[in-house]
Amino acid sequence: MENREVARILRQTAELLEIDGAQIGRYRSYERAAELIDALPEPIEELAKDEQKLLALPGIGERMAEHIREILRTGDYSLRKKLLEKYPPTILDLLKLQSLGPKRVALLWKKFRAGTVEQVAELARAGKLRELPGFGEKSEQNILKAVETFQKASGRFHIHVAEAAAEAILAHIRRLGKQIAAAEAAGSLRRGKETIGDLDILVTLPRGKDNPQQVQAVAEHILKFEGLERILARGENKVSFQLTSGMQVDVRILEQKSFGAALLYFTGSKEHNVLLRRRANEMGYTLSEYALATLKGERRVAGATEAEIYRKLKLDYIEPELREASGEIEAAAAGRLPKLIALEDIRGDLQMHTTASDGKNSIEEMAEAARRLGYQYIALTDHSKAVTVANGLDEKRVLEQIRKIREAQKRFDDIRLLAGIEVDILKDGRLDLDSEVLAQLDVVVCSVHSYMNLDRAAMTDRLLAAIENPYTQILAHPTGRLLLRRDPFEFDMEKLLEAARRHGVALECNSYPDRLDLKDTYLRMARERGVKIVISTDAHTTAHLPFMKYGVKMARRGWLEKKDVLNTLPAEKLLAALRPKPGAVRTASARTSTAR
Ligand code: DGT
Ligand code: CA
Ligand code: CA
Ligand code: ZN
Repeated sequence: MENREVARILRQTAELLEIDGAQIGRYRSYERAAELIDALPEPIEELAKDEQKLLALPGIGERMAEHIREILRTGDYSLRKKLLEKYPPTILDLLKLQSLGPKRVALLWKKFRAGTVEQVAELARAGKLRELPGFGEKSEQNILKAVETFQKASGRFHIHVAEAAAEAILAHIRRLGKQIAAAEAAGSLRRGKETIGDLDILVTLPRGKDNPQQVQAVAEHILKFEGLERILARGENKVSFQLTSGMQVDVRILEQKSFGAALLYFTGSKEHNVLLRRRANEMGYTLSEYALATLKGERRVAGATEAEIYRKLKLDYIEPELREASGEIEAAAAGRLPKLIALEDIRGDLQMHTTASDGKNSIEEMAEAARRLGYQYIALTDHSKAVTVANGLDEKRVLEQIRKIREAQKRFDDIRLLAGIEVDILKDGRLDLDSEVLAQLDVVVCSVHSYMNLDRAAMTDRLLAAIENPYTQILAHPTGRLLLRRDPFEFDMEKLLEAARRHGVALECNSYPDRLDLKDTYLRMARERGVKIVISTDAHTTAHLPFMKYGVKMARRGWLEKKDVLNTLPAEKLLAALRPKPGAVRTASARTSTAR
């Protein structure tokens, strides 16, 4: 068990005891033990094996030592559990509200049985809190402000927002130059998860400079970051703070020789770490954020790089995106990890919008931006008429748009412009445009933008009908989710995958940070069932074209290789790999387009 986890349990016990009205000496002893363990340089688990060493820690007496051993033994603490039966666990959230200490939380519980942030906010809004001793109108306002901050901070963030924040912080830290050895983002951001809870940043100090004064000096500099709102915690080798956006940041400052072990630890996932540590133990090692060491004698065997730690554990290197405890360790042990797709493998982008519908840039501007990214082709896929809010194209305007794309092509000789459409799937599964018009397009992308809350059976039928339409080549953002805003539609994914495979319809991995749809686990299912994938951006301006990297991350999390993704192919091969148009011979469909 990790030090921080033991400390967390002790700290919560202290908080609950204080709410419960325990003597100050009693809860303080838990608080102090938590602080001590949090700042401990060695694993408490190791230390606790020796009774004398545990008792030698300042402020740890017989009884606290017994509590700590109980936590290590059982993974929880009986007193904490007992207190959490008496109070709802959400009462701990109340303590995170600034201006609300345990005494006041206890009072709120006693008077109003208020145990959630929402309940307290309601009482404050209703002006009920001012009747309590020590509360006034002013404190009601403060509480409401604190609730707002809490709700912001307890939220998660889209990946591009988190990435931008991390880059700004890293740039600030790297201004320390040679005072540090490295600064890297770890945590869920490094694993490429679709939303990010908080940022985890690892800083290492060069050999010879890894003393406590230097750690403090580096921490001082970090805390001068301009986006910082307030400091949340400060320990011996860590600082946590909140940004003005509400995002929380955890920074660890460690020795260079621990870089690999620490990066591995703070990248997670937690579940991956648990499996790795178990494997280490079985091989006679112990793995911590400081090093991989022998169980007996605690001799370091690795720690400076992740690669050497995996090597010592007889595993192939596992990319961060795969570290989710979903079979990657077994695959690494057997030498069967996929060779993951990389951003450089992508040769074109198959969904984007122009000023013809709701995009912000012209065909030419999109083409120019795409060729600067090194793409060999793009498909221009404006909306169809059903999406009136997006000024979708009817049949006549589609034909006009095709002409414009062919015209624009004449001005570009190093990028192929494919005439495409994002045609709407109507409520009954029919497509929003006549077949004769669909037949003239190079790429037909289909998607749902309306009636999103059909029941599961109806939505499944609707999507299957769209896939069965012979003109459908790509199903875009198949589940319709909007991250942090809208849940995916309900439908039978197994049936959809089976139909897509049978009809040769590719599923899209939409790179737009609000969507990232399909998600990782569905991408992996698709791959296993032989369904082809395309990764597209759904760009509505040239500035969105670089979102491709997020879609690629999602694909990597879905274990996809280059060969699983159609837009890694050169243009001719891509067109030949898409579902052939009705009546067209396969090779002919590859030649339908003009240009070169
Ligand atoms: P997030 O922030 O919710 O998007 O997800 P993560 O994965 O970044 O989680 P976070 O920030 O709580 O922790 C960062 C990494 O630190 C996590 O991926 C693994 C490691 N870690 C955190 N807490 C624990 C723990 O209690 N035990 C172990 N073994 N590792 C932990
Ligand atoms: Ca995190
Ligand atoms: Ca964290
Ligand atoms: Zn659009």
